[in-house]
Amino acid sequence: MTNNSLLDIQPEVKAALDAGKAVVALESTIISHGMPYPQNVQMAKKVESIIRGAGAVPATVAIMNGKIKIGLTDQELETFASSRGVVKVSRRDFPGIIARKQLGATTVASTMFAAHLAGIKVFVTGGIGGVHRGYEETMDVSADLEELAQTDVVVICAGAKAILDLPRTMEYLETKGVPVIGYKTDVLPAFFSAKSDIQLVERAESPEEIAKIILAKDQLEMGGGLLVVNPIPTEYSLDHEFIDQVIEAAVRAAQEQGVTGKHITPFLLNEITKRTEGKSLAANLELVYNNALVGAQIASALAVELKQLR
Ligand code: PSU
Ligand code: MN
Repeated sequence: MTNNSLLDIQPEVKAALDAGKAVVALESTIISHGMPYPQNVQMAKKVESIIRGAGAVPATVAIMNGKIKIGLTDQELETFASSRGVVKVSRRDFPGIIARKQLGATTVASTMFAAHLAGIKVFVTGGIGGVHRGYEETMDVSADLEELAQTDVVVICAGAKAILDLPRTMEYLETKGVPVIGYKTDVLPAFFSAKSDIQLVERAESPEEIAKIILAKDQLEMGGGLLVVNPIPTEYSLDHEFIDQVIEAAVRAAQEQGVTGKHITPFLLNEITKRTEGKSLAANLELVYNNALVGAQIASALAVELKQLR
C-alpha cells in the first residue's frame, strides 16, 4: 500500500488492509450521477451493509477537501447523494478537482485508479462504461475500458448497458488483454437483462474459482484489470425488447438535444429511469445488491488465498 499524501483512508479500511482482510471498493458516480435522490443514498448504505454482512469491509471512494477519500461515513454518503455541483470525475479530472478542493464523484475508471493506490484489489459497481454506439463518428470510448487495460483491480459488474455498443466493447477488452469471466453465465449479461447474445469465453461457478483465477493472473504479473460479469437475478431481469426500445428512444433524445462527452451516460440513465417510470431503477438497485454480495464473497475468497501464500 502506498503512503500517498493525497489519500485519506478511513481507519477501519486501513486496519482491514493492514490485516489482509477482505475490502471492497465502491464508486460514487453511481450515487451522484447514476440514480435520483433519495434512492441513491439508500442504495449506497444498503450496498455497504450487504458487503459487511458477507464479511468484508466496504470503502466508497470520492474526492473531498483536496483528498481522495477511501471509505465514507453515512453523513458523507448523504452529502454526495444530495449536493448539487458534485463533479463526475474520471481519470483525467483528478488533478483539477483535487487542486481546487471540489466535491468529486469517482467513475469506474477513477475508482479503480484510487483503489489501486490504496491497495484494494476488488471493486463492485453496477455497470461499466464502454464503446458508445456511433463510435465510428464520435470516437466515444469510456475511460473505464482503458483503466481496465492498465490498472490491476478486479471489477464486478452486471455487464454493460445496451446504451453501449456491446460487441465493440467486448472487442476492445479482448484487444487490451482484459480477462472477462461470466459468473454462472455463458453469455454477457446486458445490465437490465440477464442475457445478451454475446458469448463469453470464461465462466466460473463460485467465488473460490474466481479467486484462483485472480491469483493466477497475479502470479503471471500481467497487470491490468479483470472483469467479472454477474447477471441480474432472473426475477428482476427486464424484458429485452421493452428495455431496448426505451434505450433507443433515450439515445435518440441525446442526439437531438446535442448531449456530448461526459454528460451522455448520466443523461441516458436519467432518461431511461423517467421513460420506464422507475422500472429500470428498481432493476438497477437489485443488480447492484447482487454484485455487492458476489463481490464481497470474491474478496473474502481472495483474502483466504493470499493468506495461504504469506
Ligand atoms: N453505468 C451505470 N451507472 C453509472 C455509470 C455507468 O449503469 O452510474 C457511471 C459509472 O461511474 C461509469 C461511468 O464509470 O458512468 C461511465 O461514464 P462514461 O461513459 O462517461 O465514461
Ligand atoms: Mn465518453
